[in-house]
Amino acid sequence: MILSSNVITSKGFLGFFQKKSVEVVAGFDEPAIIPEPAFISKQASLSVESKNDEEIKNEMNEMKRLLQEMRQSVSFSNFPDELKPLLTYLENQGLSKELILQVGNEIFGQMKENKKDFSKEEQLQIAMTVLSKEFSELPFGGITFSRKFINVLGPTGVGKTTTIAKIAARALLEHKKKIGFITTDTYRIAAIEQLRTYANLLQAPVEIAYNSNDFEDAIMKMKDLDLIFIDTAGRNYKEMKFVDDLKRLIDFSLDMESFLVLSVTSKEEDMKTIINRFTSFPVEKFIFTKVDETGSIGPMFNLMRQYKIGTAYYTDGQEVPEDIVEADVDKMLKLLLAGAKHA
Ligand SMILES: Nc1nc2c(ncn2[C@@H]2O[C@H](COP(=O)(O)OP(=O)(O)O)[C@@H](O)[C@H]2O)c(=O)[nH]1
Ligand SMILES: [Mg+2]
Repeated sequence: MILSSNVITSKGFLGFFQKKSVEVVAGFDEPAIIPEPAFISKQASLSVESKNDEEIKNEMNEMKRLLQEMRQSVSFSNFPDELKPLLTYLENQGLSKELILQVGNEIFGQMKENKKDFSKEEQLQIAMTVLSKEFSELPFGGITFSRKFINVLGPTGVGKTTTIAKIAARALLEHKKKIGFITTDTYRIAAIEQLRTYANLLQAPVEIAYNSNDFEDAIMKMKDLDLIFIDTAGRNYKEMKFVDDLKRLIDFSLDMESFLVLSVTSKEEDMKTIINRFTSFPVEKFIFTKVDETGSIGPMFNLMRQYKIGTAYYTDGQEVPEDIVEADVDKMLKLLLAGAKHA
């Protein structure tokens, strides 16, 4: 809410170069469930001279950003002490403030309702319930075996080829499917060799597609197989050009499931940039890799929530085919909360 606004004239040299600004003081009030709301206020200056639409838009954005920052700087000081270890743990996991507050408010609300404190176990139980409800609408789980083509997309080095080998190996060994591979990653010889090595181990055919004609040919050659795994190039998908190249090469109208592979070791902001680049692709679910390499897996949940995309698998090591887990909400939340008991 706006608390006050004021026109301020800054001192100029001998009255010249004076600048008029409007000072707006705004505050952010906590939701009602938190007692004695933390009251935070910050100041923002809006310049009133020479405004065009662009400038006004920028200033509005700046205001929005400031308000968001105020919201972000809400500390846990309003929650009782016995709740703080869990909330701090979730913060260290990189879970978004919004989700943490949801958990905190629910536990605190129930504490007040029952007029008693909750043990760590009880808190975790409530956290689990709150969070699983949050993700209950999203799809989880691995390939459905109902579509012929399985396609992995994503940036360089996240583990696309390794992951596709893990999924393919399981389809062959556990589900006895006839499998094959097509790679469109022709930029590095090592990338082709890597896929070939896995394919040879699984005694499965590999086709290499340098262009869309090769891709069509490969599909024809493999028409009798049950499942065809398509490996794509790791490119710098922050550049739109590479995204467009991919669309030209692969026929996304095929009977296909596409997964966007992201490494949990990446910065959340960078993952968002990638996801935004792939919004025009039919991404079914995420695959999160390198869960074993990080102590903070909160971003997986933030991204699922923000983009309303579920998770097919997460991977937790370099071993093929062992280190992959078919995702469901319960497993993922247990992974998130695993260290909280000792927090
Ligand atoms: N620690 C760890 N390393 C992984 C995981 N998945 C893949 N890697 C490694 O990440 C590196 C790049 O993998 P690769 O499949 O070639 O990535 P691509 O460029 O996306 O195809 C390799 O060294 C993999 O062994 C994982 O779940 N955990
Ligand atoms: Mg690769």
